[in-house]
Amino acid sequence: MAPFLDVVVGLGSNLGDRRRTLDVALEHLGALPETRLVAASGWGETAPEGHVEQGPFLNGAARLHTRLTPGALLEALLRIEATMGRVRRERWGPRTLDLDILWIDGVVVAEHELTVPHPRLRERVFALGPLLDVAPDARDPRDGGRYAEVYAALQR
Ligand code: A4P
Ligand code: MG
Repeated sequence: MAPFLDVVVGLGSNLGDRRRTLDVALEHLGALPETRLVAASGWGETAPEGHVEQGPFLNGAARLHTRLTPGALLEALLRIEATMGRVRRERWGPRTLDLDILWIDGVVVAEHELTVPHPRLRERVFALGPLLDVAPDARDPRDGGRYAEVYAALQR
């Protein structure tokens, strides 16, 4: 059997019934083939980051053990986003649901359609906080640095 990947997916929503959207998205994640949901953070309200004027987000994270490949997992996340009515308009703009692969234990992906760890993870409190809730010992696969330290440095 293929080895499983230990993955953290970031969830975000700032349009519509955000709490319900994230609850249903979490159910979809738990129902993916060859996948087990092993932990979920709570949902927390965060101020929007980026250049676009938009409403506050609800953000969280889910930890999955999966035998899907990173590419197959990304496709599955995009399908869940589509199912839940995400309208893609403007980069960084408001969205019903955004699902990002934040981190995979010991894995680096640098492809056109997928970058892991997520390229902006180290700068974002709204992503690092939930990641650490579900994977407190997570390390950057490139240099072994602990995300808990990156997070503490951002808080200073
Ligand atoms: N893609 C590449 N790497 C990944 C990855 N690790 N996980 C590609 C997921 N997707 C990845 O994504 C565009 C393409 O990125 C995907 O098709 C996939 O092939 P998208 O979700 O359509 O685009 P986007 O989300 O509009 O842009 P981007 O760059 O992903 O935006 P971010 O960085 O996700 O930022 N403020 C708060 N408080 N909370 C938020 O959640 N989110 C954003 C979006 C901005 N500000 C925010 C929040
Ligand atoms: Mg995204």
